[in-house]
Amino acid sequence: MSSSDFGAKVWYNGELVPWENATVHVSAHALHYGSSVFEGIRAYATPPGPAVFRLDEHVERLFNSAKIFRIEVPYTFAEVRQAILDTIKANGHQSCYIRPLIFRGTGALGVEGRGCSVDTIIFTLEWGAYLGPEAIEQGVDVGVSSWRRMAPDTFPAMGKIGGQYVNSQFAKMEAVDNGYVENVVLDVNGYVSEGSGENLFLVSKGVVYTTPLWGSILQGITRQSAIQIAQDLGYEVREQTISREWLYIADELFFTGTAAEVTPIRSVDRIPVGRGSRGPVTAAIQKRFFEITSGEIEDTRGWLTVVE
Ligand code: PPE
Repeated sequence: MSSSDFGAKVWYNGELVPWENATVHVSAHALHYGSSVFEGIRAYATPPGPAVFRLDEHVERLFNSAKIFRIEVPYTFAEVRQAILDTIKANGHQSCYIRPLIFRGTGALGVEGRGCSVDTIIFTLEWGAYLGPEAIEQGVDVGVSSWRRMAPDTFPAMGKIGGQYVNSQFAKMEAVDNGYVENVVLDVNGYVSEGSGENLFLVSKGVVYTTPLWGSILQGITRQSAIQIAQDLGYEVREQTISREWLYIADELFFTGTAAEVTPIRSVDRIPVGRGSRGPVTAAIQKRFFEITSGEIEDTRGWLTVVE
């Protein structure tokens, strides 16, 4: 990705500043200790203009992450929501990925951090298919990580907190080093949790399964959307603990995430999933997801916010 894919303006503590000026001090607490909360949001090109997918749910999760982490957000929900829309507009995107981030800045060294400034930024970029250009149709090859997800009493999985992504980095680097696009990570009990940056779904005998919220997962907004879409399409959806070996004999597997959207998994640990290509249930859920995000079908649930 070249820097030219980034929007020219960054929303920085209430002002839109040029990309070059959106810098932080080397003593920033978040740089040393991972003390940040963030979101990943997509806006899609639709007939009435760029539209943000599930904006309110993302802003809500951002505030919840901050609450879990005792970060006092210096802006209201409405201000952050508007700032996201303003940043997209200022950068003139038809579609983009949006990254709001709230972090502990300068003030004091030491792990505690609450004596530091709280800084808020939002930037945008044009980000294509997260797991590769062919992934959406062909599916991806994944492994199972030797690194586990955090145990529930070590890090709060429901919070989208910067430092927790060190765990994701270990899983993802290991995947790449082993020739995979992504790794599935097991939880502390050895059951399937999620990918380094995606939730996981399994299809078996026409029923759709996904890891429950107590599986050390991020409460994915795309996950929740996929559950609703699957139910709309008439599939039964069960939030149920998934064992590693069930991945090998499943009919279909797919990832969901804002960046990953709905991406089929075609092999796990080099064992083909089903026929080793995108399965029919995954294809149907994917199709409906993209029909909604592209504005092709009516937005009956109010999932899209058009950038005015
Ligand atoms: N689990 C994790 C660990 C995760 O980071 C994400 C989002 C999800 C599940 C899916 O959540 P949702 O986006 O609400 O459906 N991962 C973000 C990070 C991407 C990145 O590399 O940065 C994303 O998809 O925006």
